[in-house]
Amino acid sequence: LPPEDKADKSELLWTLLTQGMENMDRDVESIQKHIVNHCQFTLARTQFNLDSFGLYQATALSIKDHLLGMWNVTQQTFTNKDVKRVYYLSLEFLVGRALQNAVLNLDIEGEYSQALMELGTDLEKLYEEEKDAALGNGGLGRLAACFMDSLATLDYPAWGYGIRYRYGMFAQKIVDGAQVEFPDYWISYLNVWEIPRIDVSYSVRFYGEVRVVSDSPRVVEWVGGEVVQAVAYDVPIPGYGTKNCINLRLWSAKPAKEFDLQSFNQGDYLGAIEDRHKSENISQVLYPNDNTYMGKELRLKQQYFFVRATLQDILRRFLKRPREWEELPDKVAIQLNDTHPSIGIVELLRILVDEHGLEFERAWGIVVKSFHFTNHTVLPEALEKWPVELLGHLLPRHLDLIYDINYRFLQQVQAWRPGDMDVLARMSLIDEAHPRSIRMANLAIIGSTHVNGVAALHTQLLKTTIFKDFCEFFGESKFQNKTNGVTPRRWLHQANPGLAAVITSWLESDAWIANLDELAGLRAHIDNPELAADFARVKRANKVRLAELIQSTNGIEVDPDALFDIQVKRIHEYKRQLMNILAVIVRYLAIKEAVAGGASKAELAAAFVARVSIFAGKAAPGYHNAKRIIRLITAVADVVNNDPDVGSLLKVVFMPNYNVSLAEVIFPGTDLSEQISCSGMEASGTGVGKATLNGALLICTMDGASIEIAEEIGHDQVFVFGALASEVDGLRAQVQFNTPPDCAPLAKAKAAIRDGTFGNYDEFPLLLDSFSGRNDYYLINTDFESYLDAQARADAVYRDQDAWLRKAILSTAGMGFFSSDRTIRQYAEEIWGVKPCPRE
Ligand code: GPQ
Repeated sequence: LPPEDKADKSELLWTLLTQGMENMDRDVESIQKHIVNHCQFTLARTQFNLDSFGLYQATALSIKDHLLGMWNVTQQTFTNKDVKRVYYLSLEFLVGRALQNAVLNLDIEGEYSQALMELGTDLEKLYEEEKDAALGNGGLGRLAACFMDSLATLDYPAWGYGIRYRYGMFAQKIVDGAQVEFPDYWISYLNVWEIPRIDVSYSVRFYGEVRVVSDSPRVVEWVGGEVVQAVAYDVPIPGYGTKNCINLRLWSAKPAKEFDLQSFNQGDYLGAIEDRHKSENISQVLYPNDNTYMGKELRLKQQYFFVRATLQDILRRFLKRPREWEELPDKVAIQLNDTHPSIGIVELLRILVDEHGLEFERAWGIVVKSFHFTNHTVLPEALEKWPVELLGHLLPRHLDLIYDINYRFLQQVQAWRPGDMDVLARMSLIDEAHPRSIRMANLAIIGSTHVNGVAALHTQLLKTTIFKDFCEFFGESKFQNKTNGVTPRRWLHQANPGLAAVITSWLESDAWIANLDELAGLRAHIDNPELAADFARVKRANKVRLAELIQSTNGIEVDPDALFDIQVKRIHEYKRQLMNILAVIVRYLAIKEAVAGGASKAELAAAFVARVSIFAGKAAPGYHNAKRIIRLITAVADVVNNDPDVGSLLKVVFMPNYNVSLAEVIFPGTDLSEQISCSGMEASGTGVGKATLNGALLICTMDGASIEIAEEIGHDQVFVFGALASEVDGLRAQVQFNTPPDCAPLAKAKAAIRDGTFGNYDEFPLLLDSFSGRNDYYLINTDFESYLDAQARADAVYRDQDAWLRKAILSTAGMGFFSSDRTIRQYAEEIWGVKPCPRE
């Protein structure tokens, strides 16, 4: 702390605070006292009303105390060293549970386990008491959470910023075979992990008007409208093998501090209170859309609320020391996780120009140097475009500034390509089509120093398709690739302790947990049958665990020796769960045909590898076709699972409410992982990394990160099929103008759906129409036979368990590159220019 802050503290207080909670005792007895203290004094529970949930809370609170000790010193170190910080701005953080993660990262599981055992409870049971923090939709939000783990582990001076949604990702139930959404009121009880910072609060304005204060120099102010308050809630994020602990700051909306005295004076006391509380709506709910843009005003409010609070916080920290504004990019790197926080670019410009009087060009230069932007999709329906009228009404000053930015930018474009009106129209921040709208991706590109895609193919597609003009204008060096990764702490060390132990014993070290490249060491033992036996044993145990979960949630009995074929992710037409279930139908019909033809049990077993087809994932509530796909999967499951002809040769399971905790059980139990998106459409995919890390084999198209994974683990390990991204446009044109007939197996599967084999549901004809003939935008028919062929190859290898295990081991062994540690290091070195800052 700067010396003056010491002035108001006694010597004793100063000393005690400085020592802090840093060296909390880690012995079993101290841990027990600490937990019991929290039971009694934080939770006010006695021996008469202490249940498992209370014990979980007390245990988590005691772990949090450890974290806060580390957290305080970490933050003080960053401040004292005055290092450049990176700020990761994301509307989503799909963190999942925190207790086990923290216990493992602190390397204190043994002590806690024993402490709790002596108190008569089981640490593992307490893990299950925790509700997932589901502040995200899918891959994009989970990536942010993996990044936080890596940033902490690698000692980077980083902050995450997000929104503390009261309702996270909805809970999914399957009622009569269909998805039904329920609110996820996850903070209904005390959220033990967060620290409310009532003192860290900023005001945020909406609506109102822009007033000219003086004409030359031109000074304007934004006044009136509504004001709400953003209050900080901090969540400590521990790293693995480090005493650093970083911060995730989430904003919650509260009524503004200032009372509207007028309405109070008019005597409408209750009305005025009611109005004030409407402001809390802003942080109520996470929008449940993945890969689609929904032009809702409240969503834009969330985005602005978020960046307004965050930027005030960042600048307050920056201005703690006397600085020139030009130093901002030397001290601050702001990473935009997709365009969701991109209005922050305009907000920083507004702050510098309107609040601090900087000249426009000077301010713009500082802004661009401070921001960097990650794109996560090339799907046109996902690109954010805010109607001019909506944005101008909510943020009038920002619309002015967007016009100013655009005017200056288009002058440069004009100078670059004189007379080319098309390029001008394409690159403009304004889409002139009705209704006129602001293209947030264009804003994010011109307002950032670096733009990156999330896998090699995706970045290539950005540069040659949707961002081509910008790439030519700015030069290639602005556009980088940062292939996604996953954190090995959660997705192997925590989720699969069995495999983690096997790996550690064969490598004779657990260094892989912090340096995933070490996994390559497994290759040295590839010919050793004992390693294969270890892999087989662990996989089987994980499949038994998964089978038990399926039994308890779905009431379906599955055979752990069957091939577990798994597709878990958001339901989306481009991800092609539909193609998967159609292939399941083909398999079912083939079994039925064989039985009808009089095949014996032995003949059936020789002809078909026993399989369990497992699906899980949520559909956006308004995405009808995605919901129809769920309906079809559950209908097929009902028929197949109850058909005595089929027995254990084929089971179909739709596991409800896919979330991080469920994923932690599913990936370790996966044999075959389905990554079957239409090529060019899955930006990266991150589930693919989690499955492969856990020794699953991959059946995939050449799309997203699968391409690089196949490269790293060896193409021999992977069952590849389908059209290449480079062929998709041509094939689509063919489907449009010279529509080929359905291939025979697809025609059969469709006929079975149509003739009511799986029930007569209104949805099915609509679903069939949506991809039939010329409508087959996702090329299901085109890829179908090659998909079936890849499935047959997978079956053949599964019959040869030695061959299968060899591929499984080589899959895990080749995953070093896909650690989010590698990704984060690349961001730090190639984009942010931040260096590790371990605690003093
Ligand atoms: N992704 Cl645009 C999401 O999860 N949500 C989104 O709204 C958008 C992208 C995913 C993307 O589909 C995956 O391919 C990526 O692996 C993931 O982001 C992380 O980059």
